[in-house]
Amino acid sequence: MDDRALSKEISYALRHAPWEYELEMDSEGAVAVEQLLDALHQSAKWKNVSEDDLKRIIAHSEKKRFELKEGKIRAYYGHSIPMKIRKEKQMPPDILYHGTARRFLAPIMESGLLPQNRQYVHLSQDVETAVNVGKRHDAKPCILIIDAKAAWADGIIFYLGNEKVWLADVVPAKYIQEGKGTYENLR
Ligand code: HQG
Repeated sequence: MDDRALSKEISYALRHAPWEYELEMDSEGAVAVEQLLDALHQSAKWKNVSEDDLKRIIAHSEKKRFELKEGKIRAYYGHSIPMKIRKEKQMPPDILYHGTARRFLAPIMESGLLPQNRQYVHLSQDVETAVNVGKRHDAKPCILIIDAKAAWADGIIFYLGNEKVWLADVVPAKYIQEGKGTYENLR
């Protein structure tokens, strides 16, 4: 089975288009595993997918994207659907990071970090994670350093995604500093 393709399909279903799969999603973004499997079985490619396959993908993935609990599955982050997914507010670490493309730097320093097509801004717990996120947009990403402590003290709300991904509604530019030098120096 193509685990990567299946993981992408599940990300698409749970983050962006549950209605295409006729999934009933609760306020935290969880759907019944049975319902997701039934929907996947409609397509020839996924007609043999089982709950064990989902468990394997979750266990083997380098990123913690999904939670499977009490017969339900949800994506931890990444949503773009109109129904806002309820996330748990939590005090962030003092510093968070955000990896992005060089071409986005000027607009971000002007308007702050905005969620763009997703429901929340995505921030990284460590530089390495931020580099990997940034590389999706630019071969030489820039790494932004977020003064999460000051932002939290000023009332900016942060939410827990997974242990490496933090979420926020917006991050105003005054809490953002460009990582000095190349990203290799920040490691
Ligand atoms: C940028 C992946 C211009 C922002 C990743 C980013 C992550 C602005 C892009 C998760 C801006 C949005 C999310 C502004 C923000 N002006 N550009 N004011 N504010 N941006 O893909 O954070 O592998 O929606 O810097 O690893 O890159 O799918 O967000 O570059 O965890 O599990 O707008 O998705 O996870 O891009 O990535 P995205 P992201 P998965």
